[in-house]
Amino acid sequence: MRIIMLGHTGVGKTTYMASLYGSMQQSIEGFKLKAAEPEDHKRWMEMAEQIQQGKYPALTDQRQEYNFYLRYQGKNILKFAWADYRGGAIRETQESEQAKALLQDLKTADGIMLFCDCNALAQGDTRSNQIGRMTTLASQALRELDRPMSLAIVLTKTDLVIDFQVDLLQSLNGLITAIDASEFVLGALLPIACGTQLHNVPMPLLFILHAAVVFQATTTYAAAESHEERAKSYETQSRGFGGMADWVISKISNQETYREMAAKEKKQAVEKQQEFEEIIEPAMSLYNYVQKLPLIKPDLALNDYVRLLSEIKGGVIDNSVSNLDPFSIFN
Ligand SMILES: Nc1nc2c(ncn2[C@@H]2O[C@H](COP(=O)(O)OP(=O)(O)OP(=O)(O)O)[C@@H](O)[C@H]2O)c(=O)[nH]1
Ligand SMILES: [Mg+2]
Repeated sequence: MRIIMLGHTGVGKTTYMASLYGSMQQSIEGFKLKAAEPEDHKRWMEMAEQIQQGKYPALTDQRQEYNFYLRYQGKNILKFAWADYRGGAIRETQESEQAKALLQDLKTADGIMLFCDCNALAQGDTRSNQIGRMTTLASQALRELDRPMSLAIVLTKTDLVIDFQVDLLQSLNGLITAIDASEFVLGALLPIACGTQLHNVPMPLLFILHAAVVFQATTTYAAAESHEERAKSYETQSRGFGGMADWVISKISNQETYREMAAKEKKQAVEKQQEFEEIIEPAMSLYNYVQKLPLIKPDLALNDYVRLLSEIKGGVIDNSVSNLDPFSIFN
């Protein structure tokens, strides 16, 4: 599983990654995040602490990739790689080797996060977000897609924006259209803030990962079923005269008997069933969570997105609730 984080320099990608890592050291409805490398853990924790004091990290000078585990109730349930593209990468000309590598990377990713500085957008500054270039890249990647992918448009620095206006989203229209046009992409518009106050920080990652976790749950279930079926079929063949003949022939030719093959399949079915039991709860929980987010749908207009974004900007779906935990929408 690979996630790509893309956005112009200074929009807040590294700040987000660190803030997310820091906040997901505490369980969020059972979910936690763990860096695969202990050095990364230390660095992200230090950075997250600084950000909470209002001290932001230095700009990223090259593309970097990190490995993480998504944990649920104390167990690793998904390993994923997360690439932080240096801000300049999206400005490269289409023909450059870097641009080609980036497009290839986008096409093979399981999830994409496109970062936009929402404060710049609110001030009518679309250039500092390079939204045109990002839209072109994303549209190209989505057009050639042949499998499901989740794509989050992450609106950063919402702490600096008083309210969302249609104008703010106007420049994202091309991107939204490209997402609507692709049958394989699930898109969402997600507002976040990182600094002395954190808003909606787990939201983009949980949105991106939910597809992979749900997919894992369905494939594990299917695998358990097919092992079970094969076990049954071998068992049938191991009975009666046919079973006896099979036993003799297998012993002579030193091959597995149907009974042995049935036992093996049965064991694998039990293993897959146990795996399924571990993944189904987080999968359901993520699935329900994602249904409450501002998902991109063909029948929605910019006005609708403005309303949805305003509702969750402060970290909750219902404005009357003062709880900043995004998972409060579960209740
Ligand atoms: N107010 C506010 N400022 C933010 C927030 N996130 C980031 N910033 C500011 O934006 C600056 C750039 O953030 P970075 O996370 O370094 O940006 P980046 O996208 O990683 O940039 P590159 O590494 O150059 O691609 C920070 O130094 C902060 O000043 C936020 O949520 N709120
Ligand atoms: Mg950076």
